[in-house]
Amino acid sequence: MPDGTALMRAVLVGVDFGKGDFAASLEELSLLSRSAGADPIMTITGRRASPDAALFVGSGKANEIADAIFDHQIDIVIFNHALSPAQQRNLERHLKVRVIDRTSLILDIFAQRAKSHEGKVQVELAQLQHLATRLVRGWTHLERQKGGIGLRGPGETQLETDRRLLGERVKALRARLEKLQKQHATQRRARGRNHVFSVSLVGYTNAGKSTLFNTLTKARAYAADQLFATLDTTSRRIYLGEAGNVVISDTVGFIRELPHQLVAAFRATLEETIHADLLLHVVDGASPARMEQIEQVNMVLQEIGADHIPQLLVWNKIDAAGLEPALERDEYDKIRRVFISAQTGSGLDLLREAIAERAQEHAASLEDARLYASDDVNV
Ligand SMILES: Nc1nc2c(ncn2[C@@H]2O[C@H](COP(=O)(O)OP(=O)(O)OP(=O)(O)O)[C@@H](O)[C@H]2O)c(=O)[nH]1
Ligand SMILES: [Mg+2]
Repeated sequence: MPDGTALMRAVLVGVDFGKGDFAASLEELSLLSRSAGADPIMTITGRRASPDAALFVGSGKANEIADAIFDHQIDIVIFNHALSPAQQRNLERHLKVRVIDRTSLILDIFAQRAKSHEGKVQVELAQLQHLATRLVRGWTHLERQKGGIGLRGPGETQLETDRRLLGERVKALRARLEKLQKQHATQRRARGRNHVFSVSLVGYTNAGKSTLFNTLTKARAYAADQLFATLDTTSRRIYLGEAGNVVISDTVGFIRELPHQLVAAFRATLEETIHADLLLHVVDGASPARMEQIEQVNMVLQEIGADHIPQLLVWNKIDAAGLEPALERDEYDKIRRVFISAQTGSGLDLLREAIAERAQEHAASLEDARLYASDDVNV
């Protein structure tokens, strides 16, 4: 939000290339811009076979955007796409207001939300990497305004530093993250020695992970109707009767077209996920886009190397979807999916049961592996 003043008035621009769910993706852009502190006044859409090299949209569409800016006192234009540095520069020259793309918008939300030292380091790294491609242009074509969307994080002084200094900063941030990663590894080894079953909550942003984390652990993680409410990983131990203790972690949510810099930068935060014994894949069962969201989450999991970890689908928000709590098994009697409401608490007993069963199966398989290994030695 620009220095506590009125919200920035934004126009959203989406071009339909005939791929994916165009309407859902635009709806999400609107939520993203609200989460970043902008007020999406209107949406301009178009249809093209491929982006225009200079302006991303055609010149007719660019003029339509210019008219809208004039008619509605627009402060910022937000594209639902990744713009090249040249396209962004040309658009800003043409439209005379700030133009940002989906990646910058997401980076901006992350910059606003980052609380922990580690989170801040990761966001700054991602921002610098994103900026590195844009540094050459200078910012003279637009009046410099402090704050506001797309301008947070690395301050103007950093913008003015040359690439060499930027490179050094990136190197220093990487080194700091590496150190943090080593600390995580040490903690995990300690836990590994005690054979604590570890469960990680994953899922699309706003699916209800933090709400579920809170009800399962009686913790108070920040849950809100915002995209990317959570950025840091929080872990708690819970006791599940015969299955003993398990450690459960809440972490950052995923989104379609999650900027690659962010995925890479958030590796340290996502370490818990990469090394979990079980992933609870939380799905917003009331969202019309749920199937696509599941797919997107699986794609990010693949990107971070966590696609081999067993998953349990947690079909959340059954209260809103008008469904009953249930536990679904596959043809091998393995639990596939649990229907719950993290908010009302219905189905949570089934979920605890499911986690306990998976933990016990895991313990049994470790025991088998151990026996098998010692057999080998005896032969
Ligand atoms: N109706 C309903 N709403 C829910 C349920 N669980 C969570 N919510 C709401 O969904 C919104 C998002 O919840 P969070 O727990 O913050 O979601 P998250 O997955 O942690 O989101 P990020 O941290 O942004 O990735 C909040 O407004 C919750 O109150 C549920 O079972 N039913
Ligand atoms: Mg959360």
